[in-house]
Amino acid sequence: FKVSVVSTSPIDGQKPGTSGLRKKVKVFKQPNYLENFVQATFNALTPEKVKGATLVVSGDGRYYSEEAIQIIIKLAAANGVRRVWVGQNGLLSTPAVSAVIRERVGDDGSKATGAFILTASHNPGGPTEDFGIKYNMENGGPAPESITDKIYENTKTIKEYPIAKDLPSVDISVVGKSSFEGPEGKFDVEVFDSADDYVKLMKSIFDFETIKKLLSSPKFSFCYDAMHGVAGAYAHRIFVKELGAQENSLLNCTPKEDFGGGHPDPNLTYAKELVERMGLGKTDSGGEPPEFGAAADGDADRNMILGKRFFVTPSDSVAIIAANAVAAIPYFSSGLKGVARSMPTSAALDVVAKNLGLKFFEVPTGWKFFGNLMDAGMCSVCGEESFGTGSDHIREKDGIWAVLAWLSILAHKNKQSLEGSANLVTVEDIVRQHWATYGRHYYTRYDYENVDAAAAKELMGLLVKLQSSLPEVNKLVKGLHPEVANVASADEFEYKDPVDGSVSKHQGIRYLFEDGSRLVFRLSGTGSEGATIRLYIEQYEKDASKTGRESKDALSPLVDVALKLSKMQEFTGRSAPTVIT
Ligand code: VG1
Ligand code: CO
Repeated sequence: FKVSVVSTSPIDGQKPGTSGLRKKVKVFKQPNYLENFVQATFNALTPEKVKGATLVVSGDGRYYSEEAIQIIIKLAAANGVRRVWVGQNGLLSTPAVSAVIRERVGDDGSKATGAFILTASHNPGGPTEDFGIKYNMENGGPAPESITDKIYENTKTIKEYPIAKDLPSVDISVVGKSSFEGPEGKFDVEVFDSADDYVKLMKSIFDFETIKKLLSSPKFSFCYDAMHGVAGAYAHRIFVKELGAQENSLLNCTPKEDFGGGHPDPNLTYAKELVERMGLGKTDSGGEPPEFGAAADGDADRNMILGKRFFVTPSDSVAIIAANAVAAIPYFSSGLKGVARSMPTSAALDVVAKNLGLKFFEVPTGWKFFGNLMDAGMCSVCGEESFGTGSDHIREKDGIWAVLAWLSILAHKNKQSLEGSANLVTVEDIVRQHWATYGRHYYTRYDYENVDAAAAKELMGLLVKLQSSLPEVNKLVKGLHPEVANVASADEFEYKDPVDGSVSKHQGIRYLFEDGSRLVFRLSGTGSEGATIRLYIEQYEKDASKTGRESKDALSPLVDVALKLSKMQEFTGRSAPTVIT
């Protein structure tokens, strides 16, 4: 193939957000849009990560992926990349990409040094919906801010990019290698099975035999909803083929480029089908719900864990996994190096860390902040309130890993009951037992999606301003709900990375109450339209006799305080959030 150099000019708005660049498909389809971003990324990397390097390119299979992969292959070839690895049909979950970077070795001993992941995660897909791209580094984790800042700077000055226009399109539906000859020598595109490397890694972490016994027990029943995302490609292999689950326990497990028209976000609002099946829907479907249910988002890095008629909050989930990991999961049998959570995630994990004497870290929102801790051997298990849970087996959150972790805990707690006549220890039992031991963090998140960006900014401005007049704030609080504690302090969260010393400012506005309750406000960095305000509400209850309340009732005074304090309705014109999780 030949290389030609195309003139281009900067395009506005290519700043990567919390997890890459996400825009409407029609934005991505503009001439040079994808090319500029990919070239800006190549230019932000050290030369050896490009010239002669091995690059992974794949994603959640959403609309426009196939075209984007062909474009990136042509850019990679022209930039002197030695080989591109593509999951069959362009499919690799975000955690699988991370695993492939870290674990996969080519025939000739080659290893990947980075990846373009094509996904907009939990955002809908299709011609009128979102597409996205992000770059992951050699450790398998998302590019840190130092790199994403450089990428953005490059998008503002880009003038040209080289491209191998005459390189034929590669058939990515067939496993195998295509070799080409360019001005700088050989260039290969290798299509490989999307699941092999990931399945192998999961089998090295968990005891599949024990989980298999649980799944085959007549006392247990299981259900998994991939929400038409890429998780389906792994669910068949792992849950059905390896672990013996019934084919009909899988819902929406055929990946679709538009996720069946839905919102592939595993929460109580969007995972409707699963929620109904688990007995948590508005209508009672009649039959007895399964004992365990879980769902994934589009790129399979998120998870929602449900028991029969029971919802496990993601903040509780990571705390419970941390508390049981050593006993239930072989990978952790020699102990945890430490645990970490994102700032808005509830302090349930903090209590576990304290009780077990574990190192603990609180980082800003977004998985990229956990990577340094893990690389430095300071953290084994981490999580976010946004249905993200994971460990240092890779450098992304991992939806299927979280399900396997829960199944391992269930198998461990039921060692006796699976043999004899005792009742099954259920998901709900495990959570209630955890609350009784550690106390409960009542928790909820309100999302106001696609609100006017200027109004959102004003609301945040007001909340920052109020931080310097806490007596006034407390007067308002007490006037509304005398039973709510006083605000003890308020600030904007700032993080200094303990490994490289880098500082991230303005990571969310916090109001911290005397009894440990918290209100957190931040603007989303993953949306593609307008602004999304996230409001996180948390209240700690230590008294074991009071941990069984409905979360909604327990939190209602604090919610009211949050809405009045922020003048939410005034600024946004919304009387209710778009989504409550
Ligand atoms: C959201 C979540 C955050 C998560 C991020 C990426 O970010 O709040 O916890 O890491 O999505 O998840 P934001 O900036 O919109 O609040 V995913 O599954 O999109 O890779
Ligand atoms: Co995701």
